[in-house]
Amino acid sequence: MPQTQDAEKTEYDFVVVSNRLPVDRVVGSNGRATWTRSPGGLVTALEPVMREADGAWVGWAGQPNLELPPFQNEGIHIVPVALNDYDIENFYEGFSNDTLWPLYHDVIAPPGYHRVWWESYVAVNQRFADAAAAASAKDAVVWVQDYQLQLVPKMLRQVRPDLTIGFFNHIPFPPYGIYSQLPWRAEIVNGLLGADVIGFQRVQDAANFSTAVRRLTSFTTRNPAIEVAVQGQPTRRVVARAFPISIDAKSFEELAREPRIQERAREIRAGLGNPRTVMLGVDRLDYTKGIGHRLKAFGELLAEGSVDVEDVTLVQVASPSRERVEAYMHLRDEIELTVGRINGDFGTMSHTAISYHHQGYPRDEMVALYLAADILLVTALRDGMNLVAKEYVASRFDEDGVLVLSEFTGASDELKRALLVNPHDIDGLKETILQAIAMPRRERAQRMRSLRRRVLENDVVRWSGNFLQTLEQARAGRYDRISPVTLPEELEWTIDRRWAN
Ligand code: GDG
Repeated sequence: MPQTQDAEKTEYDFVVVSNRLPVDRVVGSNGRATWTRSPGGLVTALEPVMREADGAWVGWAGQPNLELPPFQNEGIHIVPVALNDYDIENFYEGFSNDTLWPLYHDVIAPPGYHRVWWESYVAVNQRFADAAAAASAKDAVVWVQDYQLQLVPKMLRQVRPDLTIGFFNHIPFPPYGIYSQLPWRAEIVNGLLGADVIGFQRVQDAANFSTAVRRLTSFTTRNPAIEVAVQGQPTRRVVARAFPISIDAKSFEELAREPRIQERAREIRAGLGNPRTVMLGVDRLDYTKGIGHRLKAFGELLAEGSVDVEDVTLVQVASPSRERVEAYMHLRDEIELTVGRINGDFGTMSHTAISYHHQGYPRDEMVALYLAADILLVTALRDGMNLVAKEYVASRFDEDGVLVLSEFTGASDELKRALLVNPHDIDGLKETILQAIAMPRRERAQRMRSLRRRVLENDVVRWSGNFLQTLEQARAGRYDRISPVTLPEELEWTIDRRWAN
């Protein structure tokens, strides 16, 4: 892995700031540390831009107390920000994952509001802002990512008014009735308004944000722009708009076309006893993903005899996540108890109802699973986008497979030809599963073709391109070129009525 100390250059024209760096530190048996690239979609999307602009990435290396100088990894300049045990407990596990995460996902779990967590969030955001300011050349473009760093845009602008600042929120932005619970609701909105462009996954998220701005500030909003007028400063225009994120679709299709992956898919099916229908769920083990609702529906179908364990198997990959946060420990216990019960009640000597895996797998294995699955079940109760749905579609070059997709995911705005479900409606979910199992080949192909067109056209490179182009236009003051957020009339009416007073 080429990695060198990056002694000469310290300031860059394009800087990405995210909580986690796109690299993982691996310590070998000889005690030597090396870095491997983590395979996320964001890295793929930004890699070409990074290379062209000779950009830098500011973030945390994922381990406590690592004070590291900037270095280079496979052509990307890496600027590490250190977090100690206290920061991890209060900023990361506390405010980010136990306050903002549940609050922004419609309070599916109760958020904790603790002043020490907030103080740590402010301090760590300041540290990221300082590191980003130091890494940015004059007039640079800085793109801040996600809910852990919502104060960074304002903090950066205060010290570096020359910068063009973008922010993208990967998770939903909640309706004001929920958002208003946050004791620091005004500080966060003002933190975000330090950016020139604020991107959201869905049109509804951008609308929710504009409502919060109207309720908490005196600024006027004129879709998609917000006029930020502060006494003694020139009025700034901030754009808040939807930019639905996507995946590197081609690379999923290319992997799926490899004979070894197809062979592995056949092996997986054989290992399950070659059931007629394989259903698949792939999620981080998170309470937003609706894994329990999925299990409940499947369990009831088995109990009623609507499906037979010899015919239908559910493979559930639940990759480990946030294991030190209490809500996640409870969730794991709950899910594993349910899986055990269903398997105990309905399994036969030759067939297990649910093949459950609390593990992460390499990308190759994920694509083999996508190919092996007749049905993908995405039953999230709230999800910014849900990339798994898009990965399944991109992998199905054979134009087969049925996507069952929760209407509470950002992906459902685009993937209209999926079987859309309300996961809270267990009877509806059961009916949809039966419909997916019985769907004729012709209809499966028609639906999958249309889904694939959408995902292959709107890939992650187009997403980052759109965002960065909007940022350029904002920098040049060309607001006339930025298309507004469009809401269906009926939705606009509901939002205005609900939050009018
Ligand atoms: C957040 C938002 C938004 C999962 N297990 C394994 C594995 N994964 C990969 C999937 C997918 C990614 O992780 C998960 O992305 P999702 O979009 O489904 O969900 P979040 O992690 O919650 O992501 C979400 C996203 O940010 C992007 O903006 O869509 O709404 O919550 O790529 O494939 N990958 C491998 N092994 C695993 O075991 N290799």
